[in-house]
Amino acid sequence: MQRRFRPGSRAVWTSTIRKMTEAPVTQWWRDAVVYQVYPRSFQDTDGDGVGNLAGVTSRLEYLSWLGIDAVWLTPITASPDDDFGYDVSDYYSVQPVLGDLASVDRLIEAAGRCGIRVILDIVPNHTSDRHAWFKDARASRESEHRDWYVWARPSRHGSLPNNWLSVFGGPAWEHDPATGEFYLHQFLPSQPDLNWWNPQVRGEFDRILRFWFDRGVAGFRIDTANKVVKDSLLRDNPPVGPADHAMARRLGQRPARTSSQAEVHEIWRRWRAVCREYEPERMLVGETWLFDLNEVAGYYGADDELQLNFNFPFVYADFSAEALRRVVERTEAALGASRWPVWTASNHDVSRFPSRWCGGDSRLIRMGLTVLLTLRGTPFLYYGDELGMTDVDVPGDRIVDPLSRRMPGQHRGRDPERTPMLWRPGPGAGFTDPDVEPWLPLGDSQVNVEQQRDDRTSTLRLCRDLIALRRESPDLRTGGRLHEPGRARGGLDLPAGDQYCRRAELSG
Ligand code: TEU
Repeated sequence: MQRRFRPGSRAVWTSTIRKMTEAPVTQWWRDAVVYQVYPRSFQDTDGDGVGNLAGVTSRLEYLSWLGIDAVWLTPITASPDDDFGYDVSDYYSVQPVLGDLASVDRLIEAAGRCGIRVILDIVPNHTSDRHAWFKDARASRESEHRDWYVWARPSRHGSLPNNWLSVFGGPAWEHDPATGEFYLHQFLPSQPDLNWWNPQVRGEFDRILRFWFDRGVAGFRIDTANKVVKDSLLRDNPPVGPADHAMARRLGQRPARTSSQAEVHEIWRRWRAVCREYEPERMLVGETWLFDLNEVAGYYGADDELQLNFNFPFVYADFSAEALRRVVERTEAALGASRWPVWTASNHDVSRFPSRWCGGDSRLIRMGLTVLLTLRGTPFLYYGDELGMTDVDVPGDRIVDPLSRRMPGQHRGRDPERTPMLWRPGPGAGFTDPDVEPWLPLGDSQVNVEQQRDDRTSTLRLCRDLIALRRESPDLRTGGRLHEPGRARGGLDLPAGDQYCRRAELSG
């Protein structure tokens, strides 16, 4: 639609453009910049060396200044921490070291006042072996929750039920001597897989979703969303072939029976229906470690499954214009106009992009941020990306990631990208008290928020400017593909910033 510009009508013109090009409020995630927080490493407020929810709340002013629209917190639910929250022992309570339900409520409320939404992480593929359901399941073959997990008899020769391998090394089966059967674990043996063929499991997770949505949670990142349903006949996985992506070849077998089963899409349709019970609709972003972009696209369904799905081919692309152009083009081709891309370069499982892509070179880091924040789609920044924070060498005696121990020599471990946020120079780096040993070692606090915030030429200021530019320029968000006309601005149907947030803006 063409509109003639009349002098003096700039405001009207701008708002018309906004209406034509911005995502409807009900699709706020399309215009959002999402910021991933690893809560253990963001801000410690009680001097135990571990970050917590009160710490995230205390840093909302910063996030508001940076201009982000939503935070995704990696799991905050109760857990023995064998896999730092990805081994859930209670989906309805908060890990005590991080806080309690009241601290979640306070965070959601304070974030809402800043126009920032809170997205949580949900782990439906497995629980902790210390979850009450699993304790009951393994008590006897007749237990009420036995069928909530995947059990199998030993094969005829008394060995493993099939050839499935754990992503974390070794067979995916653990023998349970008390009941004489094996249980499935695609990750650690202390992370038994749930049986999603069981309708009670499906029903329980609907309740879990509503429990958090009712508290004001804006959406969920779904852990390992492609693996939740496994072949009901437990057939073997085939070997990998030369055409498989290097990441898929790592395991030596193609997860044909343990990933992307047709029925997994039923689960996401069901969850989407739960999201649609809320206003605005709640958002689901899938974590699918898939390297076929058509398969990635499949998780959006016909706009009746996940609204967003992470794009690992982009994460693992080489950092060259040619390689990135190829993956962006392939993504656009696979997703088409109706499915919304996600761009991320770092997370808590993969080396930080300032190290992996840029070797710590600040000019390349700036380029990386520019790529990330100027593509059509929803960018996810990992905490510290905005500063150019790099991976930290974690000495052997400080390693805590179970992967390093289970796969020595094969896996570098994930501690280097999970180290504390660097807020200011000096001991504790503003993350914790100066005399406290943080749970993971601090990186070089020469890279820090305090100094970069004051320096107009810093990486942080560039990142903030890019976010602001993106907000101002529909082209940077939509890449020329216009949304339906006449809809309201997405992302800001929350109350406009109050005193608290205005202070944040002024302090910039
Ligand atoms: O990750 C899924 C997954 O496949 C990764 O574990 C990946 O293979 C590995 O990290 C390679 O570096 C999710 C979570 O993001 C991860 O932190 C959890 O450990 C895992 O699920 C199990 O819940």
